[in-house]
Amino acid sequence: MSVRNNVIAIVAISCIVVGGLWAVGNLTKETKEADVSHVEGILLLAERSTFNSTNPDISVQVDVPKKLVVLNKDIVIHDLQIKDNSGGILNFETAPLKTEQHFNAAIVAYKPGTYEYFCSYHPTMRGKIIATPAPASAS
Ligand SMILES: [Cu+2]
Repeated sequence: MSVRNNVIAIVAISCIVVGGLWAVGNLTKETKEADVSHVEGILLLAERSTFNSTNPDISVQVDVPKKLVVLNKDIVIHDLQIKDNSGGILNFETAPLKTEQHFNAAIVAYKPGTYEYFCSYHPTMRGKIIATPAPASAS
């Protein structure tokens, strides 16, 4: 074998090793990412001064956070708030949302019960959050 062939062989092996390391690195990186495939989400469109036309009931399970995205499709400002003094649900309020602005939040109920979400600007925009006990774990 000539020197030139040896150099080519070494370069080829280096490429395989580096490529292998890169692949392994990507694999390990992949497993470190949070698995959110089980997360159920809800999208509420604020449109014509209702949420999703019907102000739908939102069902959640106690202690199981549900992702909530509020998107304003109106010209006027909307928000979404949960204000409950029973301690049964996480209270929050979105920012005042202008047209096409959205806000990510999570609904987290601590106790079974019926709670309310509403827009602080429009009394017509209110709906129920129904929290039921999470199923007993299979232990
Ligand atoms: Cu509103």
